[in-house]
Amino acid sequence: MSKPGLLVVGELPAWDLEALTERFDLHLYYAAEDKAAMLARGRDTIRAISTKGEIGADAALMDALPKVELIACYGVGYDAIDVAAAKARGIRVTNTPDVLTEEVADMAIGLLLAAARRMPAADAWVRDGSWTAKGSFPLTTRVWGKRLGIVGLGRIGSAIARRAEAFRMPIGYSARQRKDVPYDWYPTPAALAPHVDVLMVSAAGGAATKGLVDKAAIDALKPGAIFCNVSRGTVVDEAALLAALRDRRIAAAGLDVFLNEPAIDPEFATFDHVVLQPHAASGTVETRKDMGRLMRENLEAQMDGRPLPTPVA
Ligand code: 8YV
Repeated sequence: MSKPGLLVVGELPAWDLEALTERFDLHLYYAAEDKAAMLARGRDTIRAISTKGEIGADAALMDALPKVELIACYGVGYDAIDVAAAKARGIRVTNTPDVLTEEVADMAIGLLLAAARRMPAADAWVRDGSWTAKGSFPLTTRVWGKRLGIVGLGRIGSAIARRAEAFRMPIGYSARQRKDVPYDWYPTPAALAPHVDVLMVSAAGGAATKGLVDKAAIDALKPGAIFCNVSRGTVVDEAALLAALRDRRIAAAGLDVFLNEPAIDPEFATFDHVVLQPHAASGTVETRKDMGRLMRENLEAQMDGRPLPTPVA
């Protein structure tokens, strides 16, 4: 019997492609020069789509592949997948929760430390001879003990909070509803912002959180605040963030996510008080292997008619 077709929308590591080949006939959409021709060829045989949170899948893609039963997202955030369109067509959607939680929380704390302690600039100071030519690196600012505000206390936000407790940081969070946690609750980022030294954004992306960290929240930050984002660029009013960075109301920032990745606003790269990452928070070999495995388990379960391990729709 021939293998079911799988449209691979976003590039995957070789180990995932190898493992997927055992069960599926792969159509590497990201590498196809003539994408329309690939869709036309696979119209009757492609039964599933593998995509990434930030790339997603829209209704037009679903309509081009009427035999698709499942869209499997390689990532926890599935904000770019048109879930309503999938549901309307009877297409299931899965993501990869839990397996990347601790990894993203590590990156959040790493970005905070790197930004506050100016680690990239200090690294350059050693490499370029400034240490011998100019002497000690300018003093930086402390992380431990500072008040941390977390926007979005979900799986990842909670893992960040656990780490922050070890740094003896008093914690506040913004969420629509108060949660059963020993942290201070605020209904909105704008209400939270004036009470914290560090604002950490870890809310899920999507229409419901678009611009959640708005100009009011950014303008309400104390002068000298530190800002980090490990969720989605869409959650933040990026123009307001850039303005606050430009006039140094935000003293330091650690950013893993942006609007229009990877062609981000070039102004970010002009700031020496900002640490930038290329949307890499889940990007370790260990976690990406776990994400790939969970995505495959969902794909195989659908083909076998078994319950999906991690459905979102
Ligand atoms: C990406 C992420 O999916 O899980 C998410 O929501 O944003 C990341 O893990 C990852 O970069 C794969 O593209």
